[in-house]
Amino acid sequence: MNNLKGKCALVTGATSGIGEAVAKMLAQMGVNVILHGRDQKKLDHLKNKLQRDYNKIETVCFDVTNKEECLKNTKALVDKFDIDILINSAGLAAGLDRFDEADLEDFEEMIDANIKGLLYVTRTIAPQMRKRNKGHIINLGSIAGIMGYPKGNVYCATKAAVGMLSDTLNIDFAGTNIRVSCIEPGAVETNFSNVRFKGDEKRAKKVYEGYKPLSAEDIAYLIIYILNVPEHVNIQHTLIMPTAQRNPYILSKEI
Ligand code: 8X3
Repeated sequence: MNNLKGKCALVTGATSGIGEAVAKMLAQMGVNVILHGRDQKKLDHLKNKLQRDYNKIETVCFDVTNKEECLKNTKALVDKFDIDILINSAGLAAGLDRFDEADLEDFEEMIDANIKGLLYVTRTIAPQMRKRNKGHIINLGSIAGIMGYPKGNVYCATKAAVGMLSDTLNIDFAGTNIRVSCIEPGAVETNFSNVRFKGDEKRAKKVYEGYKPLSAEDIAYLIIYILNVPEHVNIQHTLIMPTAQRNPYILSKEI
């Protein structure tokens, strides 16, 4: 069953990790994908790769934390395309430090990208979805938004906000066909920890050692499943963990 063929999806943060994996799978399903990122070269590279085999692929380059740029570019997309699917995967963790020692700039970066950026994009696209009475918004939450862990402080808070925003969007879209789903993964091996630890690859690698973490593709499969279910089904939340990790504290490592 493929209910997605011919639809139009905007994927934010599409040049790496979960965003890239889901963009590829959407393209494979015959979806016209708009790839968003901050690096035009990476976007062009991915576009060329996907376009060879699949559908119409567009790119849009801007930083979701730049309000003006973000609103202008997203508005231009809405003027040009009917967006059926919005995947809000742009976001990051910056730092892992005790609250009283953590960097205020890290706090701001996470709040700007994970909450404000997501709001700017979604707020611009939502009226079109309502007008068309059609659309599916996928927000990338985290186990961190459900269960806090030491030094997670503001990252956990931003992901809790994403979870709650997903709930309240569902409430505000009551009576429409628009669906909102929040994906809450545990440990996924991507560039996530490398970014969190600001390029300290050794430290980042350690996060995923001694057990099998999730892959970006594991999450992309779930997203495709959620998007592809019949229109009367709205999967609002999904907690997806590695089998070895039952929650942030219970992680079975082999070494
Ligand atoms: C990613 C999962 O547990 O590293 O959001 O915060 S975790």
